[in-house]
Amino acid sequence: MKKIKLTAVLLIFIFTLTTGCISAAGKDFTDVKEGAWYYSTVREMTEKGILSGYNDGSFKPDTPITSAEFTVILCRIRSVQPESSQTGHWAAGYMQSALDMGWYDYDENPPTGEKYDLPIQRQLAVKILMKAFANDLSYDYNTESAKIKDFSALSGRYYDTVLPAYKAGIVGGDDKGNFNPTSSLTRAEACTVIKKALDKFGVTDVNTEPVTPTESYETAAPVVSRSGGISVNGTLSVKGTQLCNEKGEAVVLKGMSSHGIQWFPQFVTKDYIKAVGDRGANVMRFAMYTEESGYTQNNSVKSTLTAAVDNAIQNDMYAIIDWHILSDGDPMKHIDEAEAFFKEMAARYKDTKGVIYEICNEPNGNITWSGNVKPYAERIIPAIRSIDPDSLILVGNPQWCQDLDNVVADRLSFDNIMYTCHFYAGTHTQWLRDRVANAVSNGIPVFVSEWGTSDASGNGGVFPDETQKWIDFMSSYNISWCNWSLCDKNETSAALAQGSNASDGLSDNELSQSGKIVFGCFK
Ligand code: IDC
Repeated sequence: MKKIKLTAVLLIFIFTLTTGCISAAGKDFTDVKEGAWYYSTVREMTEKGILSGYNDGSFKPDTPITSAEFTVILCRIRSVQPESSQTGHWAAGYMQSALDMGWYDYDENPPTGEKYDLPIQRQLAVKILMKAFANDLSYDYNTESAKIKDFSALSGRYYDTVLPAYKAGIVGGDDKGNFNPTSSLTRAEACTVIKKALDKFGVTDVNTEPVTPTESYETAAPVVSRSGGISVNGTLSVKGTQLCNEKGEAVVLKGMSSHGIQWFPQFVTKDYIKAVGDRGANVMRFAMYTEESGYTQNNSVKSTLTAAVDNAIQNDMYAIIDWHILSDGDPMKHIDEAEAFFKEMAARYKDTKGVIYEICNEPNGNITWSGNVKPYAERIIPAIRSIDPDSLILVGNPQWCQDLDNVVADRLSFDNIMYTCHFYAGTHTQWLRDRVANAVSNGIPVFVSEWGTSDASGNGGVFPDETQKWIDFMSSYNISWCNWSLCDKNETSAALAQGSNASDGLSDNELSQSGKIVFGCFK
């Protein structure tokens, strides 16, 4: 080990001598540019051998670091030996040691490993960091808690590590003073907090093997191939009003929307998504409610969402991440959470083909397109695009996505966006088709990201004749769509019959009356 190090140092020395190129001692990454706030820290941490970049020469500074990566880095810095009895996951031995030392509790990172490759939450990362480094965990509750604007979001079990970290100056907050305890930690941020801890606690002699990044979710790629799927159509873009595939050919997506994933996670499993794909669909939309026990009230629904998105991608189906505002009719109400959420999703999925961002389900209430929704979009779209530049983004509009006339009059100036129209066959009829036709003839690309065979309550009907008119209309305009919803709730818009089981596909008798109509239209 020592020998190898010495040889490496000698080689670098000789290289520096022969080329006169000082930067050979530091690591150059294709995506870590001078001027970036993390430039010198990332170089220092990688030079010290604490973590390394990707094989393609990138570092991916905005990608979340996983639980296993972060924990193993600290184990190695602290010369913690992996427990040899553990097998399976590459990090299992280290994770067991970290658990035994009390760096985290069983439920925070169960030894069964299901959380190892997920982005680590900031509050847990800081806990592990403090347990690994700090001897003195004293703090004054009032002084430190006052520094954290979103203190109420911090779980009480992290007070005794996060508050001392604030006291030590190891963590600050974002530009608004928020700690964002349950958000992920990017690789650049991980470098920064680790460097601060090393400096603060006077650790200079770091003798470690670098942690190589896991590619697990970044390479989330189709494992099956289906016609109309991601493997065939690739990255989508919008030409004129038409959705197109990577070759520039017109493409139409058809599939299902989930119901609220906080209530019906059992229908966004691999089996259900595969069964829908096997019936001819090529897209799934995942409705992550922001209220009604959804994301702003319970962040953990995010992991249901990312698991669902990964299931769709692996099934070669496009995945729509739907920020499902509904009872909160003004998208501005949760714009800060939306921005942080979409940045995290963009970082997670920027290298994955097939993820579509729907930034606000259905604006409604006493709001306007130009006064509320458009300014919201003008903040969220650039936030996503700064990380995932070629993404397709769907934008809602007032009156539950029927306000297309105002969109026509005052459109957004971004490429690769589509405007959503939502209809329920028992409520919205020819007048709304006329609006869509008018919008399209004015150059507005339309995506029907949600529609139902019922009335607008999700119940009543079904209305097969009016549904058929809409199906014909969308098909004549090449409009893509998702139907509400893939669940077995006792309401007519639900596509599944009670007692369905998707492990061997979905047969017609596992579908509701609505489901039979909709599944018959995928191909
Ligand atoms: C409905 C569900 C229903 C739920 C209700 C409130 O079908 O079970 O109780 O939301 O959460 C929409 C919304 C969509 C609605 C659907 C039917 O996007 O969330 O789902 N609908 O009312 N817009 C128009 C209709």
